[in-house]
Amino acid sequence: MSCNYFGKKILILGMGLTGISCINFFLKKGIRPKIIDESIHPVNFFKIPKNIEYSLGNLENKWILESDLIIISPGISSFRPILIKARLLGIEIISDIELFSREANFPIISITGTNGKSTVATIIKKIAQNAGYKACLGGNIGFPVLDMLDKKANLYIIELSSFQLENTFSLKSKIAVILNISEDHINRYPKGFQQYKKTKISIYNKAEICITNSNDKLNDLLYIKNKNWISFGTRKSDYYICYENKDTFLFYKNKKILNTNEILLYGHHNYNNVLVSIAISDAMRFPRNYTINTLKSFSGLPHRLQIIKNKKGINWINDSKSTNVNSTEVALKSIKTKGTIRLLLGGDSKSGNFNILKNDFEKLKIKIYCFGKDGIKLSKICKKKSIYVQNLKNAMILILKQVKSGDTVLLSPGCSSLDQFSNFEERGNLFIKLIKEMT
Ligand code: UMA
Ligand code: ADP
Repeated sequence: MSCNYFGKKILILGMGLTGISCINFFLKKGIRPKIIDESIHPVNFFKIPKNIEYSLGNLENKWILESDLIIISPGISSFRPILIKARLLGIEIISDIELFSREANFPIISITGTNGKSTVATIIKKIAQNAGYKACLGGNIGFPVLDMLDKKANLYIIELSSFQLENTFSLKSKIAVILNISEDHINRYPKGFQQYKKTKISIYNKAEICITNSNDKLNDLLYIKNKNWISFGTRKSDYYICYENKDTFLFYKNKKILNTNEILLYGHHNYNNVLVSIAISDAMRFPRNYTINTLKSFSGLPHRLQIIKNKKGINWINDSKSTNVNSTEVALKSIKTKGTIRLLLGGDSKSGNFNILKNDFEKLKIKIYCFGKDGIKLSKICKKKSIYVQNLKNAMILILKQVKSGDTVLLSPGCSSLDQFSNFEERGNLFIKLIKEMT
């Protein structure tokens, strides 16, 4: 259902990937929005067309309160006082996902969760394409959803962060999935974890088929009735994991589907990613053989537990995409080594509770190199095994002096990279470069 935006005073907040995609969306409709960015030198400034009015440096209150419709970028908090005031005055504030939802004419598979979104969304795109769909993937993965409207597609797969769900109301997914929920982005939610969780759950509001992880006790779901629910995770779910002798199998209702030794991804969390991918594919009625063949050939995305080098008995692993405590926790569980794990941990912890790792740190043969904005704080979780270093490079210099055959060096920082890097890719690429230069 396409909307009419003519005659409205439209304001876009944020000149990042999202903001630029919104400008292009409106310009194609013959509408000229205004745009604001709080940075004095936003990196995407050069992409703003000449005929667009802009304001830099702060949230220009006058423009906000004069608008009829505001499109907010996900990086900007919805809870800013000026935006709360605008809402009270009846000004509509929506996300780019909301704009997309009003325009999309093909089925949508929506995927959220604290971790595994990009991995699962990419797997589903590959399966769908192998099954003959013109599948297009966008959203939090780095390709704004509005840009998908220009692509030749007959199926949309969208990766959604909690920030993107915050101002989304009309999303009618064919399938909506929450992969898992653990603590993240606590610094963005005034009411804490429950508020983050509630935002994630809103993905199910108008969905046709809802896929849920039975390990996440989503009590609030009880309020959403008349839906087609599919579960994965625990033994009582529709899709589950079972251990037999030394093998791990994926099951659907007492039927064995796949032995995990046939897939290239490793780590128990990835078995869950594969399991939910099968659940999504079955719900889409993709032929099972396409699903299984795709899963057997998928070796994972870069920067997610990516083995960079195994030389002189030392294993170097890049998990730079680990930006919260749970992803570091699963990375530590995935590593089998008789030597020492040398963990590079640090960045901006986003107020996350890293004490969850204390037990693992105490039990494991591990040395923790803590760096970046919250490095000092992180080095206090398990003082006797930790050391604070200013940055990733200094950590690597130190590691090279200490590392021995049999050890695994793991960059799984558990934190946002934005304190010292432009993004997680830049952090991971520096790690790879240093490994290549130094070893
Ligand atoms: N800005 C402000 N005020 C703020 C914050 C930002 O003015 O308080 C301005 C910045 O100066 C900048 C612009 O807003 O010019 C950036 O906007 P943005 O932070 O919303 O980023 P985009 O470039 O639009 O990218 C966003 C997502 N970013 C965030 O949610 C922070 C991208 O996810 C997403 O790929 C992209 O839209 C396309 O949909 C990135 C991310 O880090 C990968 N996501 C978080 C995560 O995965 O943990 C949620
Ligand atoms: P997202 O898009 O949600 O950030 P990614 O697939 O990019 O997810 O993976 C991000 C981080 O989370 C990586 O460190 C990865 O190893 C880890 N991860 C992937 N899947 C899971 C999962 N199911 N549970 C916990 N951590 C996971």
